[in-house]
Amino acid sequence: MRTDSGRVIDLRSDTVTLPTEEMREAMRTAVLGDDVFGEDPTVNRLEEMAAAKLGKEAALLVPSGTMGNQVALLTHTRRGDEVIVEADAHIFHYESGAPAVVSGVMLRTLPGRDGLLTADQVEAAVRSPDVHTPPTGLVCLENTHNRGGGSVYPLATLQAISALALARGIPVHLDGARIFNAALATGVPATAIAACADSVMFCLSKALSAPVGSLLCGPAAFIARARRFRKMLGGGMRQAGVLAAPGIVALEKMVDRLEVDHANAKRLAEGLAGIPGVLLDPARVQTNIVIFRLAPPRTAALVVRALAADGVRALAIGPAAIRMVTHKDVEAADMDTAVAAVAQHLGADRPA
Ligand code: TLP
Repeated sequence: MRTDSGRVIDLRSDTVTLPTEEMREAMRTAVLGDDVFGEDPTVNRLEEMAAAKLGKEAALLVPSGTMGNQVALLTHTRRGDEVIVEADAHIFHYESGAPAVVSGVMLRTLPGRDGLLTADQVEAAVRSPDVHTPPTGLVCLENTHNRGGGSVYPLATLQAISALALARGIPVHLDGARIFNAALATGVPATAIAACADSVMFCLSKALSAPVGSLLCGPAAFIARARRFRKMLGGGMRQAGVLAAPGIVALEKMVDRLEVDHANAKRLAEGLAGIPGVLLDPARVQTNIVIFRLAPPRTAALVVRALAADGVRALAIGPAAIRMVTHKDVEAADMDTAVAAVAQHLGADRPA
């Protein structure tokens, strides 16, 4: 069986989104210069727009969210520092061990609820000065939280963590790859979320549908230092305006439509939750990420393979956990197709 239209419904990630025609046209006509000399007007405009969107002094275009996070770690910390991070955070889980290699820091992982930490947890993990222990150099938060199922921090929690970190003289970095999804879900402006962190990374290449690129935002002096580290890591690009141009379209045109993705994720989650053998509370789906578990003895890898043969692509993110992400290139009817495919294959996957 294939989807009726024969079309592949790709729910593996919002990173699979293709640029819009307007983005392609913007790439073609972008005014360019050498960005390592600071002379690409399109990059400069995107960086100014990004900083303004988050209420920060400055911003830096980087090729990926991973580089944005790692440049932030490198800029904030010193070798041997300890960085507080949630145990399922992207920085810990999906960045190839970069904090150890690039910054020479240790990660202190704390288990969150749906990926979210509390101020008490962070407070208890901050080290007191002692010759035996690594100094706490940074707190990293993730909002929305990817492996937490697109969960969103309540603003009060962010403010409490920010206040205690400030009192201890510890900077906060926010992995805000999907910060605009967080803002939409809570009705809290992105600037208010960003105000709880010294630096924020967000991605253009996810639900905002630009082909490439992320922005690291923060104080001007921090970004100036980060610019040097970006160069050190090989992230200094030349006529990068061809990448910044679709990013500008993304910021101008793609933020407001994220509510469609959230509505589709709800529809998907409600459909999935009705399938026997699916463990999912749809009330906890807040943004565009749906993570569900399979009751034993079903395995995620088998179900994902069967779905792919059916034209529905998803990711196995654990032995019994499957992730589906909504985005611009899927629509409401696709959610029903995906639910029907899961229902069918859960039956087919049942061991004899
Ligand atoms: N996440 C990707 C994969 O790496 C898992 C995805 O498909 O969701 N922070 C967060 C919270 C992210 O979700 C991601 C990408 C990144 C950082 C890294 O961004 P890129 O892929 O641009 O390096």
